[in-house]
Amino acid sequence: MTRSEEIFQKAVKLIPGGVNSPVRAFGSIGGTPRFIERADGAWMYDVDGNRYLDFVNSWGPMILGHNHPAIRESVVKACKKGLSYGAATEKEVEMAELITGIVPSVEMVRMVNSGTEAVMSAVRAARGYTRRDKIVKFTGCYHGHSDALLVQAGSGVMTAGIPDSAGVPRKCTEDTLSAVYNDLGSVKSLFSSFPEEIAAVIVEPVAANMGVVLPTPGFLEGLRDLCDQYGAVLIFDEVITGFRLGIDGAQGFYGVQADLTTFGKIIGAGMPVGAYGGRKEIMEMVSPSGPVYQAGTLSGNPVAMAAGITQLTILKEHPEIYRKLNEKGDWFFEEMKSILKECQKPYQINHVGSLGCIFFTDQPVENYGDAKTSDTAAFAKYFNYMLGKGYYFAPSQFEAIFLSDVQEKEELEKVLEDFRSYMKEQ
Ligand code: HOZ
Repeated sequence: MTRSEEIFQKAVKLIPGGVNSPVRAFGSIGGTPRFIERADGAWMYDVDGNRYLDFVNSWGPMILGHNHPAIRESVVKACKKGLSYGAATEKEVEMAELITGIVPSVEMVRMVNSGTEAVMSAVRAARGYTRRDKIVKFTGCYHGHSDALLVQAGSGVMTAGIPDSAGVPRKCTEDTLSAVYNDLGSVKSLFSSFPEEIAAVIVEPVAANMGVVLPTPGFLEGLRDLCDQYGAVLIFDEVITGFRLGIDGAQGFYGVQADLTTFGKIIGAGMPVGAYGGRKEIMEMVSPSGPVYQAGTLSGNPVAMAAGITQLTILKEHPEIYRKLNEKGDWFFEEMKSILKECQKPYQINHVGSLGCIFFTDQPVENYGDAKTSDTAAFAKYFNYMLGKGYYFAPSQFEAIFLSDVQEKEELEKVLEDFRSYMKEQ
């Protein structure tokens, strides 16, 4: 028995499913989750001494690789001054200045502790600002696990095949309307039915929790226009795309501005952090300046701020990182596509910049319905083969591949070789 197996046997008796977040239980791909001992640069090491080239990168934030020396040093320095005060610090102001200076649509920002919290709070701010209740989300998009957003969500619920979570009262979701990703008609029809009731449209500008699904040309622009026409708030959930597609996220990449934006773990360089921000007049609705209540002892935690400020400053001062990362992504995912063609496999590779995924289906994937046509058993077999070769991909068909700045071309070439061998054998 491996050490990971031993730990997992104990874990399932103590923690629901043996894990603290469902996808990492490896439930949909079979086998035992690898218990990680440490990570450095492009690599993760498990408790059995196996080394993996990491394509999860803590679900995005390790854009500069694990255990980055400057980030680590800033954390150690901050720790020496105490771990949490529950009181205001100058570092929070520095962070706010950094974010508002980088993302043009964000005039004011509030730090929180996770993407879930950021989205929950942004929706509340939008509702408070518009004095309306309904929100529109897209089937297959995932915006964390707050009650109102757990409707036909992606990520773990999609992986587990759960349409809606138990424990969410019907009343909490009756103002949540679902539209189809990349289908403006479905959004228009909701606005026609509820022209003065929709507070906000929330969208992942690149959907990355039903696998990776790119916005088709005009989709994000169309959402912007519809929100302007009907006086609704456009919320971009950039928990995954923020500071990843480019320094100014999907908004900069696609040239469409949101009214409110939510950010997640990348802001804390992997520490438990989130943030929401946007137009001043909306953000001024938030307590204590306005009547929309939201609070948190750990919000703006000094250690997390130190880590995040260091990472964001490096990213801001080195724009070449994004150029290289996006070129690497284009090369890597296009190579995967060529290999599939060479091996006469009809599967799909969706990608943008350093984000991508493979779908085991012969039809283009532009929405949740398309994503669901993927053969998850074929994904599981492929996942386990690649894991055996030492590549740690997300253990679910419906998550993304995240590249980092520190994965070397030679390492990725080896991955592509193994990918070719696998596809040839099938
Ligand atoms: N559902 C998360 C990614 N979209 C996974 C979180 C985790 O297991 O760490």
